[in-house]
Amino acid sequence: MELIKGVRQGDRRSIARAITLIEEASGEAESLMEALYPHTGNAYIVGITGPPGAGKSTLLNRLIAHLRGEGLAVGVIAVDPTSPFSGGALLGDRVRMTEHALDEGVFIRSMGSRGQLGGLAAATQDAVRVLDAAGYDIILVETVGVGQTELTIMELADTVVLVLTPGAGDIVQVWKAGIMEIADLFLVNKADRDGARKLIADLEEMLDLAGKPAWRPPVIPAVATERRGIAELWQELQRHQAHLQESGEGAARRLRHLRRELRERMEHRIRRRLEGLLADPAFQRDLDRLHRREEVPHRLVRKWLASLLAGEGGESP
Ligand SMILES: Nc1nc2c(ncn2[C@@H]2O[C@H](COP(=O)(O)OP(=O)(O)O)[C@@H](O)[C@H]2O)c(=O)[nH]1
Ligand SMILES: [Mg+2]
Repeated sequence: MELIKGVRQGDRRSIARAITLIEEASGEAESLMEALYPHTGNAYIVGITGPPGAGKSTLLNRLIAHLRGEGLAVGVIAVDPTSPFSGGALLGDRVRMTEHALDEGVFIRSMGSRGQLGGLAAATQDAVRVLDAAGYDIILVETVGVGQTELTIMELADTVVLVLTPGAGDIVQVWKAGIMEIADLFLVNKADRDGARKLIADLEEMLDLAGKPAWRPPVIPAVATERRGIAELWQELQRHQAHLQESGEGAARRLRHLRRELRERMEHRIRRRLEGLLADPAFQRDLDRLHRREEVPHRLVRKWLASLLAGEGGESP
């Protein structure tokens, strides 16, 4: 396929087209991913999450500039599960990101919730793989918010950065959302504001309670608008990358993620089949027979389960 060649050569139009196919969950996307998968696994994938307005996009923009200075090719996927739009970023983000628009070493794409039959997390995963296969050294995945969807999406990252700001509610809320546990780095942005010192102290205190883990997440103060803390962020990211490598946690984590991905993709397909089955007239007839006591529940379960699984393994959807 011409498209595969284009992606592998880093052709931007091919990359954009590939991601659109993924978003449309077209049959073409599946064969595309089959061809690309063997060429993935080389990029360092960093997830960046945090509440809206924390400064993630500003930070991302600065980080991109910093990484370009290091000679790295950077891919960015900005995911907003609450937005139906994709392709172009939300206006504010787009304006901020335009300074990189002409740079061949940067590819930025945003994804919304629309049309992802296989789920947004799966689509994001595939989009990241496209960038990986295209040769980007580092792929940054930004998600808005700290809900369950964001959490799931973050599970594709080697390293997760949680961006917090003073005055955005206390950390207990974020703790409750379950995102604290998956954060490898805490970035306290807007450190130019009151309360930054307190937030950092709160975070350190919370980390003290965790005892002596193999990796203690660093807490990095930053002022993204003034480029402060960006070099430190990259330094800590590299340190975490080295830790993942040396401890074996990197490989273990990727394996865990693949396991979860397969489980989710399978669950998704089975659920879809099941819904189709429930609408099947033959199933309705069986239901009537069951109602008339001409059938028994567990025999029907066996029968339809067999039919459900026999129909799997074929083409999707
Ligand atoms: N005072 C201050 N404002 C910032 C800082 N970083 C970002 N902002 C501002 O915070 C607002 C939200 O930033 P944005 O990057 O869009 O946040 P996102 O929703 O997390 O992507 C913008 O008006 C930024 O200019 C910072 O370090 N200090
Ligand atoms: Mg943003």
